[in-house]
Amino acid sequence: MLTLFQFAPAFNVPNPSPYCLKVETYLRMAGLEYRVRSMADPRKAPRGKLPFIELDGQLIADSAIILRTLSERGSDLDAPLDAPGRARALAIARLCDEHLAVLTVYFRWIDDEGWAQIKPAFFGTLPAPLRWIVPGLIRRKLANGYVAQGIGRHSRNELLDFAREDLQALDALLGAAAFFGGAQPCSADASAYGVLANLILATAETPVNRMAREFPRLVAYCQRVREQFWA
Ligand SMILES: N[C@@H](CCC(=O)N[C@@H](CS)C(=O)NCC(=O)O)C(=O)O
Repeated sequence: MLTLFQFAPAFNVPNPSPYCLKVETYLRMAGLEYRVRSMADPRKAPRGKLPFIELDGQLIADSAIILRTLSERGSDLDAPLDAPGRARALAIARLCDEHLAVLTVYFRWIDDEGWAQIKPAFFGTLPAPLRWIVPGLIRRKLANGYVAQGIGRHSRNELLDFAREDLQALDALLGAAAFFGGAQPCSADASAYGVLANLILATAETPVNRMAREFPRLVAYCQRVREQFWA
């Protein structure tokens, strides 16, 4: 049995992490059996981040490596796609995972409006004095990471422009199709739902969440995936 280690649900979505929600959505789309173990502290994960899975006694970290491993073992949602279709799926997944999801998490943890919701939701039950110290330490560590990565060097408006470009691109790539894979979901749908559900369906409010809800096709997409795979 495959075990998925991830954060507990929050903000009215199955997972507040786009990467955890991506993996669990893939498991559901591929019809795989799994069980979930909730973890609060990603430092205990093999690479210090969630999600990771345990499969046949092996720990596998990173959502992209998890999906590749599952594909290699016969659960390949991209199998019906031709080479350009697979390349497109990879490009959409990278756009979601490496850019839009990064902006989504940034606006929750670093922008003040998001932080005012994250802090009580994730740290509210910590005992004092940890409750006063730990949130600021983690936020500072993340802020330093964003400066090193690059997005922490941009103005708020520049970041919002990036987010709008990402959403416009996803809206155009989806077009009138049911899924990014066409009539059936492909691997890109796992990444897309992981981040779009966190923007469109989550109760966490940030400027990027509000912006994402301006795209009716992406809103309908989230509702479709939720009804088909999460009801
Ligand atoms: N590349 C990783 C990213 C996973 C990731 O960034 N997870 C975040 C939660 S959204 C995390 O565990 N962060 C903990 C930390 O950075 O200390 C993947 O695709 O799985």
